Amino acid sequence: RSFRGCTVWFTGLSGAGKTSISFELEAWLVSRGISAYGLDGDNIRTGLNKDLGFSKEDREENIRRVAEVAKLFADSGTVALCSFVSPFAEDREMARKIHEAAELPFFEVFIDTPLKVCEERDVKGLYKKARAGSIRGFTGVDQIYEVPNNSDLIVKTTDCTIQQSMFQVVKLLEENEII
Ligand code: GGZ
Repeated sequence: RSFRGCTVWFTGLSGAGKTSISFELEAWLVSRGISAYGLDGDNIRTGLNKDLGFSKEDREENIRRVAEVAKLFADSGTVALCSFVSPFAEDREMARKIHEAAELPFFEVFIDTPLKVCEERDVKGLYKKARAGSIRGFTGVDQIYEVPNNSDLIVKTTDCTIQQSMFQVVKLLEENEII
């Protein structure tokens, strides 16, 4: 089967598992000869978007630039795997529209991990800092996360391994004849 580029957009709280799942998927795809590349806060906010913070306006601009970059990756025949909190529905919708206008497939995947679980994991200690007030405007603590209502896939990670979650996204790509 021939392969088409696309963008998979992972949204969810900090610590939900977006980057872990997308990097597992990147490795799975690449090992099968399918070009894939993961974009996330770690490789985007340190470079291209290092001028941006976490206000509503800056998050919007973050999403806009990432969506434009992902569109180019998808157009080049790569699976662009974007892992961003993207808490605002209108920003996620903008990302989708940017792809639709270019006639490139776009899939929104909601990594649905409850705040309680993310906070218990607290891999980077950021929730602790947010609760203590040393980080302001932290999603889920003192800024909102608008729960998606039109995702292409919802992945509940609480009782799943990263591999199990990844395979749900593989299935989505197969069903849509991307791979
Ligand atoms: C949310 C924050 C914040 C605030 C720093 N709110 O778990 P992480 O650490 O690695 O992922 C989070 C990341 C969020 O950046 P995004 O570019 O994905 O956000 S958005 O899509 O909303 O633009 C978290 C860390 O950066 N972080 N401050 N205030 N997450």
